[in-house]
Order: sequence, then structure tokens, then C-alpha cells
Amino acid sequence: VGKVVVLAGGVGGARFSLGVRAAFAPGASDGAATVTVVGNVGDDITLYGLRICPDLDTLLYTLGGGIDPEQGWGRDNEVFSVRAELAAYGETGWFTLGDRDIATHLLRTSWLASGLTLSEVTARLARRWRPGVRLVPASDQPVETHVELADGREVHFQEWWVRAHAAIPARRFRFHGAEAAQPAPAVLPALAEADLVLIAPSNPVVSVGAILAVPGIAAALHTTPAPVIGVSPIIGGAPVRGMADACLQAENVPTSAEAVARRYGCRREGGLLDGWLVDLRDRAAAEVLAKEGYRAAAVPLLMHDLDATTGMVRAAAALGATVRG
Ligand code: FO1
Repeated sequence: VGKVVVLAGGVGGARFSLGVRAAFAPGASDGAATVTVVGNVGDDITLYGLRICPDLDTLLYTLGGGIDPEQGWGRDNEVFSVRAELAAYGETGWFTLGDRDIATHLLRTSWLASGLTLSEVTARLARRWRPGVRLVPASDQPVETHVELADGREVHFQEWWVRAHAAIPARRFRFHGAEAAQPAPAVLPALAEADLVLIAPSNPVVSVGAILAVPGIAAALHTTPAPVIGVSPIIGGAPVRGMADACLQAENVPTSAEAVARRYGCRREGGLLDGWLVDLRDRAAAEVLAKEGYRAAAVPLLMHDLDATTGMVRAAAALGATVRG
């Protein structure tokens, strides 16, 4: 394995990327590889004129050692004087922006305004964070996930997720701007040249879904010579983190490791996956899927520390090797 591509969103995608970096570091048992992480931009939002890219920032801060470890997003040792000043003006926003995080948004916004692309901006931010992987946005054009609620209203994904805690039933998700968007320049070449493609245990509907909504990316997954291995974000019928269940419900997809694999589909039958990794608790799902043409394996999938996460990545790579061999 020389080149690995990861499709990642959210906290799960960032933590998984830590394991990918470790599994393919120089001297690692699987051999060194260059890692490209394609980050979801569907969660991006503009507030107070600031362009905020939560998933790219979560990846930068996590891989760069600056993440708030409890929350899994935002900066560590954060301070909130801007929030307090806003509140004094009567602005009690539902989306919390910390001072240290705001510095990132100020730079991103001004760099974008000066004409840099989101890929270029992300590369510049990465000069500080040194994530040890090549981090690229799925697209340089805005692709924003919106949620059509059961009552017909449509809100930005963050408003549904953060403000409403995903408690209002969603009818469907729309990826605004996706039709006109293109994959960021590094994405398609990375997929074409990959030796292994990993779909992180991220929210399949909104995180990975928004990446796949960018025209050309799903097609590149179909044609890549590399095995495409997904890691289940669902363990024992529940999301490990976040509210993927509320997103799957909108599509009438059961919250199970098996159903999420079927939603991605088996590559032999026109879907995306060569292989699917599930938790030990979902061993039965692996057996069922194996009969349907997926390479499937059950291993411990909880990312409670770097060793556990690296082990998951090694298991995914081993599953990939069975596809090639
Ligand atoms: N999540 C919250 O639950 N509340 C917040 O106020 C919030 C602010 C925020 C600011 C910057 C950032 O990068 C992420 C932030 N998140 C917040 C996390 C984010 O909403 C989601 O968890 C991700 O978009 C889902 O992948």
C-alpha cells in the first residue's frame, strides 16, 4: 500500500484519520503510505460573515493536536470572550464560536475573499497544524447540507443538528450547490491513483453522503483500481456518536451495520463497497453480507484510544488486501 484515501466527516472521521496516519506511518507494519483525507464540506456555514468549516477544522485540530478532547470539535483550552460580548448585545446564538476557533474562521474568510480556493486555504491552515496527511475538501465550491423538516420547512444542517438536536423529524436532506460543484482538484487524481480507499465511520447520510453528492466522486469510487473498504459507524444498532439514527430514519434505513452497508451498496452490483468492517457485536451482519458478495469482517470498532483505532485501520487494510489478491 503506497497511497491511501480516506473519505471523512465529523468527529468519527477525524478520530479514524488518526488511526490511518498511525497505521501507515514510516516504519509501521503495513508499510508507509501517503494519506489523503477528503473532508466533508456539507456542514459548512457562514455566520456573522465568517466561513466556518466544522469538519475540515475538526480534522485539522484533531490531527494537529489542538482539538477539545471531550467535545471532539473546537479548540482545546477555548476562551469565550467574543461569545460574552455578543450576548451583551443580545445575540445569544445557538452556534457556539470560541475565540481561538474564530481566529481560524477569520483567516479562512479573508483568504477566501482574497481569491484563494478552499483547497488552498486548507493547505495554508495545515502549515500550522501539520496534520501529517494531505487534507483536501471534497469540493472548493460551497455544498451545504439542508434539512427538509416534516412540516415542510427547510433549515441549514447545523440549525437542525445543533439548535434542534436532530429531534425534529427530517424528511430529506438536500445538498445545496452540489449540482454545480466539482470535486476539489486533488480528489479525483487521488482516487484514481489510490491503493486503498477507506470510508470512515462517519455519518453515512450527511457526512459521507455530502461528499458523494459532489458530481464525479461516486463515479471515481466505482472506477478506482483500489479496494474500497467502509467502516461501520453503527455498532449494535446505535450510532457510536452523533445522531446518524435520525438521519437514517429520514430515509427509512434501519440503524444497523447491515443496513448502512446496503445503503452504500456492493461494488460488484454497482454499489461502492468492496468490503465492510463491522464491530464484533455485529458478527451476524458480516456473515449475511459475506453471502451477498461483500468482503466483511467483524473486529472491535470502538475508537477509545490510538491503538484501538490503528487496529481497526489495519483490519480494514487486511480486508482490502483480500480484494486485490
Ligand atoms: N456542535 C454543537 O453541538 N454546538 C455548537 O455550538 C457547535 C459549534 C461548532 C463550532 C465550530 C465547529 O467546528 C464545530 C461546532 N460544532 C458544534 C460541531 C458541529 O456542529 C457538528 O458536530 C459537526 O458539523 C458534525 O460533523
